Amino acid sequence: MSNSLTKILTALGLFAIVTGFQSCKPKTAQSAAGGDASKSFIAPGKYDEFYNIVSGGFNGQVAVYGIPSGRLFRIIPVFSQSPESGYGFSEETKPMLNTSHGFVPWDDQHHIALSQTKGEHDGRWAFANGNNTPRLARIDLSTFRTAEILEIPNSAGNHASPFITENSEYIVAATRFSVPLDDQNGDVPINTYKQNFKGSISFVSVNPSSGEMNIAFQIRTPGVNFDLSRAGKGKSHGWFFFSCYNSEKANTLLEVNASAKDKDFVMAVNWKKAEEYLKAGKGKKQAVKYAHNVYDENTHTATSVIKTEVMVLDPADCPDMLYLIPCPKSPHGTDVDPTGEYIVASGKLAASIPVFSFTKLQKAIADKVFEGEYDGIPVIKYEAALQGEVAKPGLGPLHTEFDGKGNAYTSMFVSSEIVKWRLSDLKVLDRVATYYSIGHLSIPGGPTAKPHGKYMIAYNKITKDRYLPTGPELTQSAQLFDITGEKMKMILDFPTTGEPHYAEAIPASMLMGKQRKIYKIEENMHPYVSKGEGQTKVERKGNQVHVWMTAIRSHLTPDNIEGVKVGDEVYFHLTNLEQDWDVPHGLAIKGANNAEILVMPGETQTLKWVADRTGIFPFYCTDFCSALHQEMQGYLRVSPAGSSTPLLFSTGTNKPAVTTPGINVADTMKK
Ligand code: K7E
Ligand code: CUA
Repeated sequence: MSNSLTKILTALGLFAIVTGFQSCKPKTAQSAAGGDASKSFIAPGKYDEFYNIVSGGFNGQVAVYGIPSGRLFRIIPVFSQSPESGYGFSEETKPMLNTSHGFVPWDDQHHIALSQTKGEHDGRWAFANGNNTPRLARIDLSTFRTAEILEIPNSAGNHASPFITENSEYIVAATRFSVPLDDQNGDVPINTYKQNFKGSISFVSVNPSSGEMNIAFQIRTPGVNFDLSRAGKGKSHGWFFFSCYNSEKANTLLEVNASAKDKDFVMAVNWKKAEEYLKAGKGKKQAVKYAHNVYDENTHTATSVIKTEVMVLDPADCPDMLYLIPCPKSPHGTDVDPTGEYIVASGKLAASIPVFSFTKLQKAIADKVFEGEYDGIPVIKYEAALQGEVAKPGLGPLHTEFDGKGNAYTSMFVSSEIVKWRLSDLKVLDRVATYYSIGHLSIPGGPTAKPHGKYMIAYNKITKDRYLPTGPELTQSAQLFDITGEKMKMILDFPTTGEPHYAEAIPASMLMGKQRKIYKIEENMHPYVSKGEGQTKVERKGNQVHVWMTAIRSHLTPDNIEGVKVGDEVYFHLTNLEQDWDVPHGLAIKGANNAEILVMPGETQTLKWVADRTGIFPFYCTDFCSALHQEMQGYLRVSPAGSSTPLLFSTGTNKPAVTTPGINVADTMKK
């Protein structure tokens, strides 16, 4: 750290806190080694109590773990390509990763929101944000696959997202970076931030039957940075609360310049009011460009549509829609308790945790107890909205969850601990060390009106001395706590994939019974489906060769293909004819410069392969599907460009037959 920066930080009283980011860590790792491992043990043949849906951070994916065992069940490809399944590589799934910037095969995934009905989990969808190229994804919880991705215009860094209302009316996407709007010339000096940079909050509606997302409207806001948010619930249903930092509107060295003011804000948004203004015609259409990608389960194919318009509400035309509550020192998490009465805002650099009361907030609004305005938005007097402050909670409060029994649990990044405190009197009841530098924490059902309680999971950024070292980078990890008693008790450490930010867990009983086992072959509407081996064929269209191929234990049809020429693009349209649970077949071919495809029972997926040289190219099934899996293989012959090798395909004969569309040798031989 440079000397001048040290002086500035010391003057600001931040030195201890900022340096603490490196130095503060509980003394003995051993002290937490005890745990009660038997509580996380799931005997062979038994199931976990919860599915835990965990963000993958910079791997762009979402992972599914069991709780309390901490066992990893699945990684769901969402914003990043997955060579394991072919997601983002197969012709059918490439459109999922389309954006207004073209194909974007990676993102940074932070938060999960599970769909809710009447304030409780309903087990239908999980929503996930893409932080970098602003996007929202919907995962179907009956297939654990990404069903939809929606890009967010006028946005950069979709961080305060995807938080959800109590009937899944909306999920939100608020921009972390304010930026010049998409329909303006963004080629402006960066130090004109104050004039040219604007914030946006998108309200994305969720179709109650299909789950389809659409941007219902955006609210244009001052150029602050939005960090996190939560919807009101119960008595505060109809409101949304967003933490914002950089109310200074600094455009450089934010670690100092965005902490100049003593307080930033929590923005309270009355979205029912916003809906009224929309109905009253206060919205203005803005020209934008954003991608909306939907995966169709009948055609097994995604389509990407570029949309060109968004409806915008300007707070200047919509009084009583936005209010600001001052909040100390760079607020991060903004969490709402199960009753909807308390709004807990955690200032990363604050010495206490302010708890606001929704009732007091409403009264302050009615009585106009304002301390002024910020860009025309009324700023409520801090004390008027304040229920009280949790005193001396620890250092670096980030996020708060609730157990439904009147207690709140706040993660402390700098002092590496979780602090349990009581909502009724804001007294600290217990504290427990985490190893180390906890970010989010989650309690199953914690953000709903009815938390399931019992467990709490910490997501830690640093794991020095907890796991076997693996070169320059160590694993990230989660820690499981039993919160049924007065004292929090650590039960288990388990490593995670990617950087886990947030997670939501849901009772296993809500999802187990509704898992899709197969896709019915007769319902397959893929344009290149083969609904039986009799429908397999090979056809040439110019330099494209289309292979209608099937897989069933333990052969591919056709398994001999000739007549492909150098420069041809070969499309393997593989239909998995199996109709049994958990019998995928994969397809890989030598030299493919994309990935394998892994095709579920009854599904069709397409692998593109370019013939770049002459020779024989073996292909095979990649998923160990039967005792004769290793025999599930075939050959493709490539001849020179311009050669006269006829297009042939066959299965089950050593003599390839001349192509007759719709018939192959195996069938001919049966007749
Ligand atoms: Cu605290 Cu991106 Cu939710 Cu991570 S954020 S920790
Ligand atoms: Cu099919 Cu291995």
